[in-house]
Amino acid sequence: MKEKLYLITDRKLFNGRCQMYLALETALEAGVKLIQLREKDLSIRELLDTAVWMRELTKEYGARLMINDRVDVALSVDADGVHLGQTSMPAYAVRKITGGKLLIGVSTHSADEAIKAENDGADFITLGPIYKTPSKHGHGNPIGIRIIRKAKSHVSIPVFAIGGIKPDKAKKVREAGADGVAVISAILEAGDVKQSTEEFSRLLK
Ligand code: 3NM
Repeated sequence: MKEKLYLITDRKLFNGRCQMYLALETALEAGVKLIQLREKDLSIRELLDTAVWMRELTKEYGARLMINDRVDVALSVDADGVHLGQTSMPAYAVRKITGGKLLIGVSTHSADEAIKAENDGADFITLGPIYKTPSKHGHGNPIGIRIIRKAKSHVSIPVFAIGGIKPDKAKKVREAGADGVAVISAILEAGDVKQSTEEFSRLLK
C-alpha cells in the first residue's frame, strides 16, 4: 500500500462533532489518505452515524476509511477496511465473511503478534506503542524502536509504527524499518493540523 501516514480518530480531543469534522477535513486537505475511525466506547448506532459522515468526507478527498473492530459497520458504510485488535475477530475470520472486500489492518504489540497477524491474513499491521503515549489512551509501556527491525525481519506486510510518534520521531522509525506511522495526537492535538500533516508527509516521503 502506498499510504505512509495513518491518522486515527479520538473524538475526546474535541468539543463536539463539528470540531472533529473540521480537524479531519483539514488533515485530508493537507494530504492524509488513510483514516481509522476508532471510537471504542460509542454505541453501535452512534458509531454507524459517525462512520456515515466520515465515509462521505473521506470519499470527497479520495482517502481510505478503516473502521476499528466492527466488520458490520465497515460493510454497511462501504468503508475500505477494518482495523482489528488482539481481541477482535481474527483476520482469517473477517476474510471468510467479507471475501476479500475489506482491507484488514491489525494492531500488534510484539514480533510474535506481528507474525501471527500476517499468518492470519492481515494486509498491514500497526506495531506499538513504540514511544510513551498519553496515559489516557491506556496502551501500556513503550516497546521501543528496536522491535520494528525485529518484526520487519519476519513479516512482509507493511508495518506502521504507532504510539507517541511525533514528527521528530517519524524519520527515526522509518530508519528502523517502519513502512509508515500511525498517529492520533501529533496531528489531532497539533496547534496547526495542516502544518503537522504536511510535516509528516514531507518526512515520510
Ligand atoms: N494504539 P498517539 S498506541 C491507538 O500500541 C493506539 O497499539 C497503540 O496515539 C498501540 O499517536 C495508540 O497520540 C495511541 O500516541 C496512539
